[in-house]
Amino acid sequence: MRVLAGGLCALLVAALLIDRPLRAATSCEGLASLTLPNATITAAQVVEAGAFAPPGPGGGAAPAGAGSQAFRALPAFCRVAATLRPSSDSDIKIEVWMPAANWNGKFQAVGNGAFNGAIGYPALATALGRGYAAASTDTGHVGGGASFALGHPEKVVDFGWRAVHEMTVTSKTIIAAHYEAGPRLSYWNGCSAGGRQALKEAQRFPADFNGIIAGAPGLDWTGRASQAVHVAQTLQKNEGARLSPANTQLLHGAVLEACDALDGVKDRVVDDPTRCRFDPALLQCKGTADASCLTPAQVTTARLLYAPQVNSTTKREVAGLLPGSELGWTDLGWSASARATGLDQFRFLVFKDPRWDIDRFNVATDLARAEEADDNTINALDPNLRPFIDRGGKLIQYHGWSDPQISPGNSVQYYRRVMEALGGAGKVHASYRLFMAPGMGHCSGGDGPNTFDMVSALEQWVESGKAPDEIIASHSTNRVVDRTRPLCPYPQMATYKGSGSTDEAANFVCKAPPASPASR
Ligand SMILES: [Ca+2]
Repeated sequence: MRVLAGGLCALLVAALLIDRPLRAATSCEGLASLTLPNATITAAQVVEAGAFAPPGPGGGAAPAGAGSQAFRALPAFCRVAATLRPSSDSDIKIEVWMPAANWNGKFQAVGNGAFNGAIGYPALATALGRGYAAASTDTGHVGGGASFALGHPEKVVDFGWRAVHEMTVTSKTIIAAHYEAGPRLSYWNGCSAGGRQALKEAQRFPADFNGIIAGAPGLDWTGRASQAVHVAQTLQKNEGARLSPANTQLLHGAVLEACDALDGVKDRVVDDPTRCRFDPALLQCKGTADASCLTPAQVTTARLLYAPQVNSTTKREVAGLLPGSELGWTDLGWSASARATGLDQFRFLVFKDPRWDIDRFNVATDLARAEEADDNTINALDPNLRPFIDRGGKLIQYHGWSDPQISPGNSVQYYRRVMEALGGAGKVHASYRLFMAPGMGHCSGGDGPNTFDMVSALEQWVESGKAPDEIIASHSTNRVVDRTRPLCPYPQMATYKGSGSTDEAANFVCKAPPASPASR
């Protein structure tokens, strides 16, 4: 009897081990009746090639034009929509798109922006176009603000990290049901809030992804909210201290004058703004104020925008914006999106008072208070990437040095904290690299080379073991490439070899910079 039981056990184990290849593929429509834990499939249908139209704000089809070219180029795919309820208050929408033919056997999850609240259709289309099965989530609420958080702590958890993790787990199950096996490799690709989601996954769910791209991560979500609100508060009550577009152009010109050539190439791009010692007081009017100078109040404003703040409790520095970012400043300081996200953070998540307004902000106490209230739910500050690295995970982080929305200082500080936590670059470089993009804005744009293919770089790293020693970036004007340049693993910098065009990447080499002065 015991022998028989043992034999049955062995059979059972064998059956479990070979479960995947034996699983029959479920047709796209058949996925509608798939039973999942805490999840309901709400739609499953084949979309014919070029037939996808994203839903508009009212639920009907979106007006033609919005990314329609990319959608028209899509191959046929199986479109699955599901609602996930990991808590009784959860209402997380996800979509999983699976190519009808030529699936590359891999999964790519795509990230969101700001407070999210919408499926990222263009990013889904890009991933599907590369042969991936792809997924996106609305992160558990509808719309771009944070009013959803009032009285809904579980929805805050969904937004902070749970929606993305649950989406990932459920998507893999759906993919495995549709094809004959689950994805052989899984990737994350996101920028801005999507970069924050990327790091959160690496920190909290090291088994979810083999490779992760974290672009311009809003990892210090509460610190950035504090900075944007602090500057807006100052400028809201003092119109004379605001900077016009002419003022920011003046500042940007002066920054280039002072620092463009420090990197050896005068190209209207400051390659390492942390080495740029620029004091806006240089521009202060000597006599009568006119367009060629700044008033003392405006000088103070510029200094405030560059200035880091320190969290009074943790003593951790919260980055200001860096020299080079001036053209992205607004009359109330940081970008409108940074300001709106910051206001919502304090209104709905810190003070839980819809009437709270920017004039009530107190930088001395509220910066620390915001971080404490978040309790590492949205913030992605944990430097312990050890479990992700130990599983063989690869992480590419990138950030534009001229980002006016999420300071590039966030990325540099996080990179340094990871090095300190894990024992230096030697322990980390085989798994985690940071690429700073000179002159690039928030996730794209700017005077520096700002177009590059991080997905290919990460695929090569994960699938062929070829670590990215440089990633070629290009800059275009009117859709014509006018400059290429390597992006280098931080702290290396693209260094001119001394001959040939400075607009050609081949004439640059990634090299450690000379000893740095004290960092900003
Ligand atoms: Ca330069």
